[in-house]
Amino acid sequence: MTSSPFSYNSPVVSIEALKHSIAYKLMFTVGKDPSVANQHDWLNATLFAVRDRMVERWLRSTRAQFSQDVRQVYYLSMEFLVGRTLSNALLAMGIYDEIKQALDEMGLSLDELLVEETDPGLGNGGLGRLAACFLDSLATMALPGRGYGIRYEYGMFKQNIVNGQQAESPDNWLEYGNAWEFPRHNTRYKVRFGGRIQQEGNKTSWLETEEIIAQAYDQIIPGFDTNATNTLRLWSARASNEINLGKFNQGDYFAAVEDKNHSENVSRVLYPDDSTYSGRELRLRQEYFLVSATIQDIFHRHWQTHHTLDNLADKIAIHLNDTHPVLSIPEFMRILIDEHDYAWEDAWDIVVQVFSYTNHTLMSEALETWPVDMLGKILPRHLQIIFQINDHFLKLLQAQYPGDNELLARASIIDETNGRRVRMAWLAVIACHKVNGVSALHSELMVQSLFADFAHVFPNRFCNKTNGVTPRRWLALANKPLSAVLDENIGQMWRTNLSQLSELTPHIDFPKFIADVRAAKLENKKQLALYIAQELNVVLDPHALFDVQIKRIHEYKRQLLNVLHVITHYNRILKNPDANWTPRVKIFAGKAASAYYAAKQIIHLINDVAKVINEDPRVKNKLKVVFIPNYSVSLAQLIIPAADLSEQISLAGTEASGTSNMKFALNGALTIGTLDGANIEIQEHVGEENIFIFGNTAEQVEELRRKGYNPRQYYEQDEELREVLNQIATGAFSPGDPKRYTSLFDSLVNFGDHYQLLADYRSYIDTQDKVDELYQDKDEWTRRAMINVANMGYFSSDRTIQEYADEIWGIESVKL
Ligand code: B1N
Repeated sequence: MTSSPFSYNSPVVSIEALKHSIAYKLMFTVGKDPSVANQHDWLNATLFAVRDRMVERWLRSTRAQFSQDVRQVYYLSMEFLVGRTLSNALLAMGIYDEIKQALDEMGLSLDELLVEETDPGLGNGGLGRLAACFLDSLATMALPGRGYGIRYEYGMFKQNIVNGQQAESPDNWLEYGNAWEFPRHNTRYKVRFGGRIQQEGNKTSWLETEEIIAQAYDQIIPGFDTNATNTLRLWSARASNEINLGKFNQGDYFAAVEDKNHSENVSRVLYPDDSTYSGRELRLRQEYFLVSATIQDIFHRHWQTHHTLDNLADKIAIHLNDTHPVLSIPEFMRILIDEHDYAWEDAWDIVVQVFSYTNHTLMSEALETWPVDMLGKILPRHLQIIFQINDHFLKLLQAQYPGDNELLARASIIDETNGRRVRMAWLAVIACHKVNGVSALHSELMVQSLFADFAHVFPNRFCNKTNGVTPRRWLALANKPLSAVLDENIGQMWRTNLSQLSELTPHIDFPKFIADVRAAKLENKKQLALYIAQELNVVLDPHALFDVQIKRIHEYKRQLLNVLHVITHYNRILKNPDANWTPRVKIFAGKAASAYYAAKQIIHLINDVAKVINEDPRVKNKLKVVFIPNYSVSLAQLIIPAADLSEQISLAGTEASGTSNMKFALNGALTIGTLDGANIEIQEHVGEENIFIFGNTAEQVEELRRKGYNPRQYYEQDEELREVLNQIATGAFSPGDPKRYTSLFDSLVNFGDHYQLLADYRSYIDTQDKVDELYQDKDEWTRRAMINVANMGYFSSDRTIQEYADEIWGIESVKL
């Protein structure tokens, strides 16, 4: 055992014992003979061997939480993007090198096994990945909390690029089993839909419902360098009657089995919509499925220890990850009132103390509003309760602002302006004691725009919790070369105390340090180049500037603005081929929602442009463009450490926070970005000389919109821009189909350019020129990149979670 203030204690494990348990698991759990086992079998054997060692800690932690009877937080989310688990578990337990050696001695390679693990895609993007970073921080800090979500049978679709276009196929991630989960056959709850309401005196009953079963699957969330662990509990739908006996006996076998399939549809597939809202009935059912099973489970656990619900507010906090699980509120009220005879006021008091809510977007297309009719058909009792909550609230409002009928209409949970719809965000704000945004700018805009009325009524309710990312996965695991350099210079403790990165500052002036960091970056770039060569057959020069934009494809994120720069740069190279160009590789990755035509057109254009440029013999290595298919957490872990430049170029005021911006800066990339989301705070921490900021501010964007934005004016006045747009419009990149992008051209030049690309174009291009210039001085570039790293401590999700724990949930670490 080592013990120093600069390193963690490693557990004592014998390599022989590890080898023995892996071989044992292969035979007795996987059921394979070593002579015929394939890589996947060995992976599973290793997973089981590692899992066993974690279970002990898990049981101990759960027991400690239980016996100390501390307040717990329950984090409800429709998405958890946890990523691959084996490598993270090895890191958390401090046995990474030991397992590597054990496998080595058995003639196996840990690196080869690790990439065999399926990456569960149970989320869309930032919101789902944030939930996973939060679970990691909760466990590492021994904070008592659990995640609750849905065990989708099919996660995010797989993306292939076929003839330059996105093609989707189902992600059957459970096909080869999931060694990491524990099915809980005895933890099952009935979830009810439909039916009717019966009123007898003041007793309300919900009758004649359709029922399905929610069954729990648990996954261990290990804390890093601690015995603390937490649980992620995911629900899977089962038909409540295996088959419908009535129909079966009538001889209608198919109808009988069909019913079963219908019920199980609830946990079949993740909705692939990020920052948009689809309004489909199945989605509403999914949301209630998560909510109903979870609230029953929470009440059940609480009842077991306390035999009363009166002290719920002392013992539990429930957090809503966006409005997706907001039906928890009427469900909680319903159980207290209908099943436990609570008075409305008493139940409401508990609700407000227990619940809190994070808003993740201000964009109207993402805000959930359910038609009153649909909600009433599927959840009639919940609709009643929502109306009642609204009545109480509107009375309060009337008393406070007598005669202001417009305010009443604006703040009512029921939107009467376009059909009758239930505004889920309003319900959340009215019922939660705290509502937070995810970056300083977003939280400020939240109270100025979307929730302005509520901010007057509930002045102490709104706050900011700037997002963060876990340094375990996003630095220690993803970037071993850089981690080694950090360890050598400042010790290992940054993994659990990221602000220690500031101790790098004095090292930044040493040439040896800069050289080591550069070597680490080069190694990461070679790894990525190897992957790209294998997958896409494109050969990259690892010394070129790797310029990366990876995230969901969305108009507001403005991948198209990046494409305008690509083409501008291409045109300039052709006009002046012998100039001293900084070699660049433009790397894109990301999925488009399957029904989002404009986003799919952007993917098509990127691939069309890539083809023309990569095949143009005049360009050679000066510029290459690649679109890496099927973006995922594990691909992010490969790509981010290899980036020199991080593109964070959303229209100011649209990206609530962003979290990849933090991961890139933490891994030593410089950012080119707008003053949007958390970019602003990154700039404040790293200093304005060490980040490339361009474009209009959120205020200027608003002002331009107010005054009447005219994109055509930019098109007419900027010759270089006009040339680029004309090329796109006339088929320079789609010669076989010259009209392919006319509608895209129109949306920019003639139909309003909603995300103001043309307004920011010139400033973006000029700033990219500065990027090229700085990259010529590699030492200075690396110096600035390392100033970024040294100042990223604030963006650890440990800091974020400590703020939630102290200021929203009121929870404290468990003693182990
Ligand atoms: O949440 C992330 C932020 O960093 C991003 O800026 C933000 O865009 C993202 C409906 C969403 N906002 N809204 C969603 C996801 C799925 C869905 O069905 C909306 N995702 C975000 C973490 O705070």
